[in-house]
Amino acid sequence: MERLRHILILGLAMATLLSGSASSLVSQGHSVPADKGWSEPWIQSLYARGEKEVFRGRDLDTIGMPVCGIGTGQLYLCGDGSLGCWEIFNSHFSIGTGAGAYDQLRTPSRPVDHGIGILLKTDNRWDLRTLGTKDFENVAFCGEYPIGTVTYEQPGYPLKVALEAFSPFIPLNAQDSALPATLLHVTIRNDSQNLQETRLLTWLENLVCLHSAQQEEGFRRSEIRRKGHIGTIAQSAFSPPPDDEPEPARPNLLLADFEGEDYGDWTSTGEAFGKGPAQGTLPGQQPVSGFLGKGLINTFLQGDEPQGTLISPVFVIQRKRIQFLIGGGAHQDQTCIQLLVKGHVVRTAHGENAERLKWSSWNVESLVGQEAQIRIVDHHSGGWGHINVDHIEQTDLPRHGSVVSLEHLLDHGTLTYSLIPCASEAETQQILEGLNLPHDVEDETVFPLTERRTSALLSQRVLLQPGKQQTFTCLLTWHFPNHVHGHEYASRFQDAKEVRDHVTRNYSRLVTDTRKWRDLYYDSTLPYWLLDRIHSTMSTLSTGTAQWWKNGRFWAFEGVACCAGTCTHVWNYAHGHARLFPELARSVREMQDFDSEQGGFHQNGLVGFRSDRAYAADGQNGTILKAYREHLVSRDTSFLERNWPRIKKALLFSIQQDGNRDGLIENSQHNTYDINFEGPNTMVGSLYLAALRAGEEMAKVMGDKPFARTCREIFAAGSKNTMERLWGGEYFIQEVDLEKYPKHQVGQGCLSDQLFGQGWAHQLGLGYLYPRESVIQALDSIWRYNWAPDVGPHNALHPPLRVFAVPGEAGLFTCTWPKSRHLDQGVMYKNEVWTGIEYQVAGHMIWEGMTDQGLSIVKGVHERYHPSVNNPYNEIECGDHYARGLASWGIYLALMGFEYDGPRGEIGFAPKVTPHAFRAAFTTAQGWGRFTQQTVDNLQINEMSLEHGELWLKILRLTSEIGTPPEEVTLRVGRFKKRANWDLKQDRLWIDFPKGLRLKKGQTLTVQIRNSPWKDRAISP
Ligand SMILES: [Ca+2]
Ligand SMILES: [Ca+2]
Ligand SMILES: [Ca+2]
Repeated sequence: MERLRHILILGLAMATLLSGSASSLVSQGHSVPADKGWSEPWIQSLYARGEKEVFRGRDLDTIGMPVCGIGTGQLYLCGDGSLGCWEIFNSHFSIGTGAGAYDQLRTPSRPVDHGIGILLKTDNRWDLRTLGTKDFENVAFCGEYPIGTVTYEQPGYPLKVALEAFSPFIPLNAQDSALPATLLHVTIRNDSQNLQETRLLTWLENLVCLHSAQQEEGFRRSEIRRKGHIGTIAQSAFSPPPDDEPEPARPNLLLADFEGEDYGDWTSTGEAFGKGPAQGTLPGQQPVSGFLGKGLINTFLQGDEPQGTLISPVFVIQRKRIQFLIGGGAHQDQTCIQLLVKGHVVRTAHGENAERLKWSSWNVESLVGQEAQIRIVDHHSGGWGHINVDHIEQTDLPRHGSVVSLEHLLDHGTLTYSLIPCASEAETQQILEGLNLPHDVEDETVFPLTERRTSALLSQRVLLQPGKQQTFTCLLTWHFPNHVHGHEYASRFQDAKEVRDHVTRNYSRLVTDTRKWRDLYYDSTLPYWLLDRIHSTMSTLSTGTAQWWKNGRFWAFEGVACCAGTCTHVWNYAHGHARLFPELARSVREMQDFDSEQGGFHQNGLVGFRSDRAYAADGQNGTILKAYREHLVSRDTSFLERNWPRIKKALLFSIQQDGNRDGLIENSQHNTYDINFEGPNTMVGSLYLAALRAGEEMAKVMGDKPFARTCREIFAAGSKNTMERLWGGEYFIQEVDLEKYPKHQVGQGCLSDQLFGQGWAHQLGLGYLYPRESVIQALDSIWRYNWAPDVGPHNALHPPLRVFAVPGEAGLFTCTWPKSRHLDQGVMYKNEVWTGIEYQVAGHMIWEGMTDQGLSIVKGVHERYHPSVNNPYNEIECGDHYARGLASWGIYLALMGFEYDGPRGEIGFAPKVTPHAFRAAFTTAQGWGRFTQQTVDNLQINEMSLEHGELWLKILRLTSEIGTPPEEVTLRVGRFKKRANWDLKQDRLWIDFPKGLRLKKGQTLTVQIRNSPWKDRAISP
């Protein structure tokens, strides 16, 4: 498929010629063109169903699609079909602030010896090909989250192979979508004219204690068990038996303390190490501490840019351990210290993105007597591209490590890997020997932790007739329970074998339901690219960003291992998890926001934004909206009843910030840009007004009429006062004294998030907060002033703090000042582009019918996350897999015009694109299914088919695309007509089931609407 970036740039070039005069109205220092250079092909590409994107060649390098369960760690299906990242051991790698992460082509790490090979019998010999780009010329990746498929072909090779990988993902079934398990299905097809004899071989090294193996003492055990046609490798590790008579510790042998003027007999290459050891912190560096004496290795020489190595003279290993102080970057193999024996790296360690040096050590008992060298490496120039090292010595008694038994380590646990159908041990042994492969195939292998050993499973032999195929199943399960808060999965399973048993017992259901959701979601009239983009961010739940604790609480960082505490203001943007797995979102409300023991709720109604005591104005108001959303996506009112007193208190806290109840919050407002707004503005203000409306609705449900009235009155005042004081003519501005508050303000600027609360209000059916025409005009200004088809020119004038879009790419700036001087000290992150804000704004535009603009913004994101640039499944902000991106689901709701109130049994649809032929999946509190709308001449047919669970229905709202009023509306479920009343309210067709309708899995409700003169009437069966 042609990359649309080119179409856009061509269109833009033409438009620039035509639109010279428009830009003269805006201030100097604003370089976003009002005319976006739309071309016909560009607009068409936004709506065309298109083809499913399939990636090949270099595009495969960046792809890493999460394929583990929600909150179970992070494991990627890479573009070539290998498994990468392997962060299932309760520790994750943080990229820090995100600076330098976006614009570097990153490839997922593959730290583990794992693979799948195809055996083909030719000339009475077995020929082995490994699934990957080395043995297959034509490799193609197709990701339909949650399922990834990789195909392999090789000219002249008679077999075609397809690998399908996923972890069960079933909306409304959080537990089965949070299994520490990955399923791999390998289908081998005989594409030749001859009979082919084939087998599958797969191998996996023992991963238990993957990270601590170099420091700790103990043993690993790999067992192979065969039960029926299932073969399983079971991996574990255990501490050595206690030493009866420990040998006395010998004195330490110092290898280097870096106290000299130069490096003495150590040899350096490159620039990073300079002429000699550093004396502490270097210019421009955060304080370095923890080293001994005055000198240390510190490669932040002229910053992170320089690279180099420093290598020690040869020495003989004479103690059980080598210990050292280490700090600096966490780049595996790039900012590290290594132990070399005969030129090979046998041990390695890197920093943890912290300047402070900490003790670490390697267990080298098995290497005593060997000649070795230490090598310190700086092969990284981006963020944290340096290493700090000091005081390297040999020792018998380390200052660190072996203080706890293995069984308590973060990466201790169990893991199983199964193959179905599996061959016997004897057969496996014989064939592996013939292939000269060293893998363990015995029923039990025990070896020291410091060794790496790999076990293999061989499939039964398969004879494939021409055109026939066979599927093999590989199943990976794990159980690493030592997370500080425990894992939800560990409350259900004792070890990896129990996870495996659960998966195998429920195999058909787990696979069928996952595929059913995938098929339903993708069987839509919406464009493939858009479906891909919207659903890709759901994978964030299955990364190091998200955790599901043993006590049932869903908890999250903002990005992987970055910014803790399910931050209220970042998660303000996230919708996908709450619509697909509402129980997870409800747990955040009940166990965090409204919990004063373990969460952030305080008696004055303050909801600490990271479960703490800190106030964030946007997060506080968003908490009310989330509470209302969680109520709407419930089956009944019990959630609201349980939490109402605290929801009300939290809203009263906001009303207290307002003070005079004029509907404007004027005081200091900390917010998601990590700054404080001083004075009224509509970013916080629209969230506040939406929260008041939500409060009014919840109060009505709870029968609290006085409070409902209070909310309504403050809301009405706020709406009016906003228009009087904050309407700038084209968009909403901030009232602020810039003399008094020169830093971090919006002032006359155009903030992309200025209508954040209005987008929320549409999602919750709360209506308009401000006059509709002003809302649309403000959105149009955001489009005109903040969305650049090429961020280059504006960023050339105003460089971003961190880069999330590069010149040539489209993006929506956080804030611009088209009508006044650019506030260089204004809103932090103003010149940056965040996908979560882009989705928030795009979703809102689509609600308002601005679909060309909304879809263009989303398409801009999609192009930035094309695999030729970045991993499509990893939207970066402050950290990988940043949670704000879960805002994408708001776009999906807007495209359907989806309205839902579970406890009331109300559901509504108003498709915003192709309303004459529309089809999409929808989810509710208890069921999910397909909605379709089709018109032919004067007939409109709507269908709701339930594919999972059930749906309680009292009111159904539709739009009539064949003109109103309709003459006749008929309803049926299957063959049976249903009785209902219908009415036309505000151009919407309301269908009321007086007794309610319970739609069950497999049932379809069909609505036929015929056009003619309108009369209010009951439908006769
Ligand atoms: Ca020193
Ligand atoms: Ca460097
Ligand atoms: Ca006020």
